[in-house]
Amino acid sequence: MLMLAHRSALARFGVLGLFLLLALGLTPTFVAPRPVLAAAPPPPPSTVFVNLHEWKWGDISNECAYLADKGYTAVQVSPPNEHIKANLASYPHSWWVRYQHASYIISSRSGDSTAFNSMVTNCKNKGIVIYADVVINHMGDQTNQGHAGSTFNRSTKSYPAVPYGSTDFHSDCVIQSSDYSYSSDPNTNAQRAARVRNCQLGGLPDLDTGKEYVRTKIAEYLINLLDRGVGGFRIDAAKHMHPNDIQAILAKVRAARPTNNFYVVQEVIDTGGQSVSSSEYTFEDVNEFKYAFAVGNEFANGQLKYFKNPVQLGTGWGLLADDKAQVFIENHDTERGHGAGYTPVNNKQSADDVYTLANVFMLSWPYGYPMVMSSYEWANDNDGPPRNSDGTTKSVTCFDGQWICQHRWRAITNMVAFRNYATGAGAYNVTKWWDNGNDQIAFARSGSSGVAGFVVINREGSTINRSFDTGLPAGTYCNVIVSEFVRSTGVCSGQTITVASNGWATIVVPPMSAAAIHIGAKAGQPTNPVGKGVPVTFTVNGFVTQPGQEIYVVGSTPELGNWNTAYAVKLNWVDSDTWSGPVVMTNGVGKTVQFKFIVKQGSTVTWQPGSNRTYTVPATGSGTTTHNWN
Ligand code: AAO
Repeated sequence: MLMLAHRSALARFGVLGLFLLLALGLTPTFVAPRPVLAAAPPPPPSTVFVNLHEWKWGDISNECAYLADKGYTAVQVSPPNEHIKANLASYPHSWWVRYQHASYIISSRSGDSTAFNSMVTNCKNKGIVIYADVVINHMGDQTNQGHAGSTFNRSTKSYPAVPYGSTDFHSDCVIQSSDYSYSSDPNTNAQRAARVRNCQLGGLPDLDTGKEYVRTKIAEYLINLLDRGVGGFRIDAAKHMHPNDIQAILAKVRAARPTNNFYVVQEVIDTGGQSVSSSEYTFEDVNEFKYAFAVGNEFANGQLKYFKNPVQLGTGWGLLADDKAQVFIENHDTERGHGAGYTPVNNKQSADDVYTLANVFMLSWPYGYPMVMSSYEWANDNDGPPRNSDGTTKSVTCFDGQWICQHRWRAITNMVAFRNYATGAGAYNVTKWWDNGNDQIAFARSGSSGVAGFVVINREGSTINRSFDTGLPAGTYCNVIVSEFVRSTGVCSGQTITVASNGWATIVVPPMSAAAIHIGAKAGQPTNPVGKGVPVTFTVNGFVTQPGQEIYVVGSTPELGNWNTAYAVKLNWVDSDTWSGPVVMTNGVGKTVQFKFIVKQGSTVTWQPGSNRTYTVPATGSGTTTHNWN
């Protein structure tokens, strides 16, 4: 089972598409000495993201160094645009104001436009991508003033700061719960699906996304976010828009930014028996709610032995194909009973150890692109984030009794590197399965490069104490569930597990705990996490660009576009003849890479003269390489 969660441009367009792009005028005026077009290697594994729900931009910016160190790929952030003001009498600080909007101005309770940009840039420089939660199905259901001061009127459907007027919305009707249910009569089902898409979700004015003007305004909003450096979108309420409309909007965005390889996941709640099916949206990734229920049910009330067959926990259980599924144990709705309702394992109702074990399983099992949820404490399901006396959101202090920060819980955070290393080693399969016929399981992740990790999960009241055939190379490994591995020194503080030369190890796991070892956390062996990398600043002097010209770097590794100019990395203008910018090297870590600078003007590409430039990327830390154009 191939699991490449962060899809590459190659995966999206295919090899043919790649050639098409080249044929469409991206032919270089100077031919690179070593073009590699046919079989680009897989992208660097970057396999887990976190939802920092309602965090302020400055706090996320600060968190990115930690996330990068742990090997996270990306952060899903709360909707960044102007929401309705949180001054509603009944729920003075409700979180869900973030899902009702006055305009697409980048301004919200999480911070203003400047703070947003600075977060995106700072995180990007550390190798962490920002995914924006985008609410494009509807506007605010209030007559109010928006967070940034824009006025709007829900009853006349007037949102002048976009601007949207009444003709940009579907006519009034409200989705009934019966509309969601599947009907075996095709006509009835089609009518229900149409109501889900064209009527109002909870009374929220429903945009007519079939209309060209509306599609354009939404596309402009998404392009604005991309231009700020955002690398992906979670499309809220995608089920409530026709798949053709979403595709048309994304096509506009891609036409405007053809080389931007952004990620998309769509929220389509389909736990089965729905008039609208998640399988209608597999042109991009989809939040796979069935996974959260299937895995959650086994951890809450079932038996873990049923996970044995990888096909079962996938298409065999009616889930989407692995490469379309974005998976989670809970999300910001299901932790508070909204949306699909409470998932069977959620931080509000489940004991911490069950919650942790379910997440350990998700992070070790090769299916889908996992999201770790990071929450705050609440008493009422409408409660917004921890706040100061003036109503503003409190800065995050993890574990202060208000910000829960599950993404920093040791077992969860350390399993991110487990997944990265397992995937990076080509370990797409589950092997060495063991179970006790009930709720104690163990398995290895292995593939073309051999075994990369071994995990034991004990969801029972008795201790596991036995020998396992881990299949791992001999060595002393850090049990990352209970211990800290310092990758710069290779020191494991805590428990180690010794694998003998035949691959066997004695592993002791207390009740309601786990053990996990992987090739990226061997005692005495410093490492760089796969999926994270070494930022290298590429600088070129001596070329004075004219308006319309931009300088890029392209080279021999995937991070540098594999010599494909369509995937070259754009640098930033510094002064008259100097351009510079960071590239986070992952595949290239510790290797000598070849590259050249190129100038792009529209579809014309001009290559730097002379032979390829080279640079040896350090194994850790960061690097700089500066060159003259000539
Ligand atoms: C607020 C107030 C409302 C008010 C509304 C407008 O709470 O009382 O009517 O303003 O004035 C969030 C909050 C909402 C909030 C909204 C706007 O959760 O409480 O409303 O902001 O401020 C549906 C959608 C799904 C949506 C979910 C909440 O399909 O897209 O409802 N999630 C997203 C966001 C969410 C946000 C919005 C959308 C709106 O993640 O945070 O809402 O932007 C069935 C359907 C589902 C449907 C649910 C709930 O689910 O299948 O599609 O979700 O019903 O209506 C079993 C079934 C499952 C079923 C479930 C519940 O589990 O298996 O299929 O039962 O019946």
